[in-house]
Amino acid sequence: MIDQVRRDGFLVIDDVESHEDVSSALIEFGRMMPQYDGNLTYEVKAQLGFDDRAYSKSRNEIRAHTEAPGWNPPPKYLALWCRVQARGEGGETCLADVRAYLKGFEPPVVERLRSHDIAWGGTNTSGTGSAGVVAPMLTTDESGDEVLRFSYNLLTSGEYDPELGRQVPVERLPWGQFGFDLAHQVHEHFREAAHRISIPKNAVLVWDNHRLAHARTPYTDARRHLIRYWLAGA
Ligand SMILES: O=C(O)CCC(=O)C(=O)O
Ligand SMILES: [Fe+2]
Repeated sequence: MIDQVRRDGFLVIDDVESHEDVSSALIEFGRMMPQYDGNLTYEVKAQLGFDDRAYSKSRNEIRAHTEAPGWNPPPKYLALWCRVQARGEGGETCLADVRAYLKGFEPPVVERLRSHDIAWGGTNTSGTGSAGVVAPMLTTDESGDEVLRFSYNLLTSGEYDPELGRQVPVERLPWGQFGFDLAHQVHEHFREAAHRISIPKNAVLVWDNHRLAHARTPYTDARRHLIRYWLAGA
């Protein structure tokens, strides 16, 4: 399975019935990591109070991002296990190889992406999180693994989970006009090229979070329910 993820960037595993089945299906992707709140599982389910935010616990669109860019390293793999698939329109998880897309830019631009430091905030609600990192969008770690960090929201609003339609003066953005324009280009690339996957009930979608960015289309069915895992890599 890991070979398929190395080749395609992602994989859908069907017929996973329990948390124990998830653990054994994902064993080759490394240990499970504590997430923002310190837990190994995170409920991706709409809750009251987040209707006005581009946030995982809302029904709104979430634009392209990699998970936990403020971690060092960010989780190598991400997995979403579907408990309840959305009925009706939307609620697709979208994936695209943004690392390859950015590396295809003109060499001077790629050089900027490899050298310009960005402050990626962390989350430390439980004391197990990360205080954040300062790093370029494209880095190479000691083992030669290339890591992508990306957040449309951070580059266009300065926040990970902003209020919808929030307008921020470009001079207050983490990478000014350049980052704002880049975020829109990546969004456009997603619209044209992303795989759009409505994860079936009891299936697990796994992908390489150092290479692919993910996004989500808006939906209406409040029953939609996914459980997210972070995996450290083998
Ligand atoms: O709802 C989804 O499909 C994905 C939401 C998301 O970005 C995440 O859980 O990390
Ligand atoms: Fe996410």
